[in-house]
Amino acid sequence: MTSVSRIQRLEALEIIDSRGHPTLQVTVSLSDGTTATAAVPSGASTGLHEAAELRDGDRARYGGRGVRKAVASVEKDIAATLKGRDVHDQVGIDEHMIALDGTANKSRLGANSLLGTSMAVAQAAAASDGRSLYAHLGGEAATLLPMPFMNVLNGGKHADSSLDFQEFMLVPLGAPSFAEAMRYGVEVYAALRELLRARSLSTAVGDEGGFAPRLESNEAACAIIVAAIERAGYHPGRDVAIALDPAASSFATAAGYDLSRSGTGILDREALLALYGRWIDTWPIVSIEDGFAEDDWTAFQAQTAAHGARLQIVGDDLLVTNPTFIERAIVQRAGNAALIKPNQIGTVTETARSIRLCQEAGWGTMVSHRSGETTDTFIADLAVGLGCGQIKSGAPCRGERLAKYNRLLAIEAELGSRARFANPFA
Ligand code: 2PG
Ligand code: MG
Repeated sequence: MTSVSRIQRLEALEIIDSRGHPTLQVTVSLSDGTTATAAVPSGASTGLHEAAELRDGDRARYGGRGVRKAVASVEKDIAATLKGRDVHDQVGIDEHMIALDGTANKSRLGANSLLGTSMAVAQAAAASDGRSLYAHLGGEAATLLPMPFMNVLNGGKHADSSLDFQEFMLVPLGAPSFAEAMRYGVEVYAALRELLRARSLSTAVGDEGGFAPRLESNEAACAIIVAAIERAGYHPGRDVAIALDPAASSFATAAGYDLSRSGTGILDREALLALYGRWIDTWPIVSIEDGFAEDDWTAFQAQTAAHGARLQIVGDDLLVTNPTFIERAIVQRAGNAALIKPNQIGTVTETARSIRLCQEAGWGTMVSHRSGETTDTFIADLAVGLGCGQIKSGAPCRGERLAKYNRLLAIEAELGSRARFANPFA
């Protein structure tokens, strides 16, 4: 069914992301007339070991954030070597780009240039065969819709709220389908808005569409979410649970974990672990991502030993979707799940490798958006295509966040009776 379609042209464009920063869009044209486009997201709480975005550094344009150099990487360097290649050879194309870049972190051509091309190539191969992207990526087996993790309260680097922790997410784990999971989440989000209004707190939203109120403590965030779950008519823990992404690298200091924004003070590793322990005893929390800083492997190991049997412990900045770090974490028992962000590693092939590694080890995989996004929906198809089982794409608010969830609604409808949906914590 797959005929040879060759790459004829690569075009790149500097576009603007959801935070008003430039980012890269890549269009691939094939010899059979197919064209496909992909756009690259960008993080704020980026991990130290992520693949490097190429930005212009010219302060006269966009404060140095322009991506004209990345445009040139795609249209000159990458295009010159990919022209004439079979678009279905994703692995060969990605490995070729990695070799062409030649650096350990993709800093020469830019991870944004490589990823935009890699995603557009996958989209073009799918389109050329007249298939949906998820089916192209995963074939007949691609039928599992992911549990959505909806970030309804934003803190840390994503908002000016009083919260040290970056993300407080709803997990509608009692829902029977992806569509119902969205409905649960949307209804709780609406109830949360009402509760905030009733307490005269702000309902303005942060980078990922979650509210960004001035609550009196981090813990008050859990309390108001539980109240919202109940107000919407759901049972906390059974129908809808909570997941956290403290993004602890962003409040780690030489003196310890600095939770002064919320008034908690500075905690050492043991005290922070004890705090998480109290929280998971008190609140229906099923997953904590980056509870400790990206270089604090000891803390992730201690957390896994202490809470790993009843808590999903996700590495984001710790693992940066990098197979090398994921292998180390599996061996060292530092966590039991990985966040999967294609732009942390820079190609579709390496992203898939990271996912497979996790799956073989029995680890969870949560596909993730970035705080700076576009309406690109690649990650929705990726989650279904590779059977990841979990996705986070922000609150059910803001077009770039909903684009992914809406794509998943369409995939579920397209799969019809073949669609599967499951509570990853059952
Ligand atoms: C995270 C992400 C996405 P950013 O920390 O998980 O929510 O944030 O894209 O800013 O790194
Ligand atoms: Mg994170």
